[in-house]
Amino acid sequence: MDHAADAMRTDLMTITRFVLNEQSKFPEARGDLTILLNHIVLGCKFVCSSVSKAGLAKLIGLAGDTNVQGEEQKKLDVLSNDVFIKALSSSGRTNVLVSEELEEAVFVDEKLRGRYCVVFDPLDGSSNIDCGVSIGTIFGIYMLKEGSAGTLNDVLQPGKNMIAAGYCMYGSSCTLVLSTGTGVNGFTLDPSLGEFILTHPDIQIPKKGKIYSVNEGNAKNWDEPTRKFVENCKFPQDGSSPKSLRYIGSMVADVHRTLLYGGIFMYPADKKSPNGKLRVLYEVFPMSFLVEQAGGMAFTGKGRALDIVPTKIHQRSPIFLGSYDDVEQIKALTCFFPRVLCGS
Ligand code: AHM
Ligand code: MG
Repeated sequence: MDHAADAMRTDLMTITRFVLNEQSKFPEARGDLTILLNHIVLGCKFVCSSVSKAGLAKLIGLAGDTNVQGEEQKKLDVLSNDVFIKALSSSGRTNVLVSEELEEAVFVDEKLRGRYCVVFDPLDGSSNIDCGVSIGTIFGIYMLKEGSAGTLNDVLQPGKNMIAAGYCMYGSSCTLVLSTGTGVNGFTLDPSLGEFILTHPDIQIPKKGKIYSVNEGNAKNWDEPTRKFVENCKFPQDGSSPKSLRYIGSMVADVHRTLLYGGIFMYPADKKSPNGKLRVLYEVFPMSFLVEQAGGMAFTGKGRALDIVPTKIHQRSPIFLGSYDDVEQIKALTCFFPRVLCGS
């Protein structure tokens, strides 16, 4: 096919077409989720463009503020947060919004209020901005509880109640991975078209992987199951080959690789951080939702990640997620060391 004909191809599955197709499977659907997802996609395109121009636009550098967790905010974090708050509220479909960058939840103006609540990390992995390593946006979507006009309880729901989740990775290409509860699909932004194209249909995480991903600098403070698990990765006792270690330090990129190649990503509890580091609502839940939808497993060290009932919007939890067999191993170890878990 020559270039002109290629440019005219109409069989490309754009994310818009894909989401409309999904919507058409539910005759009672009013198109609200489709509109909301379109606004999220727009936000991702905007942040993608800003991230790729960050050096040029001199956006890199401290914004001179600290966020809820006491971390320094970079300008791109601030910008991305503003972009998503505007994109989500202007959709006219959202009600309660929770962002990693904002201490309090946002209750959308009455005139623009809809039935959906969105929890999101506008720019995760921001310590990687200055060196150009992949970073990303993570989001999860809940429906308002029956009869609710929009309160904090609508976002303090277990992850299994999410109706959709996804992330957009700003890396060597801009990739959006989405699940509306019927599998996981990946789309890559074609900059010449300004459209996300379906490039990774029906992502299935391999049942067992060859990679483990963890910040080993924290090993001194790990509990016994985590220590033993990582030791087994390096010195397997069953005659299998040792696993490779890959750790980017950017959850979106580490989870993306885990979804495609298999293996395990973990941010465990340790003596210094008994709840781990990652936040339940907008990091642990959306990624666990995607991993389960892709056939993998997500475990907190105590139970299924999506079963957590959060009590605070910025709550943290340890997380082990990835290939089913690999997560089964850490589950077995937590039961083997009863001091820690399994109710013994
Ligand atoms: P952030 O939300 O402040 O960017 O922190 C979350 C990031 C994750 O992307 C990543 O998995 C983790 O922090 C890395 O933490 P560490 O540097 O402790 O290994
Ligand atoms: Mg984050």
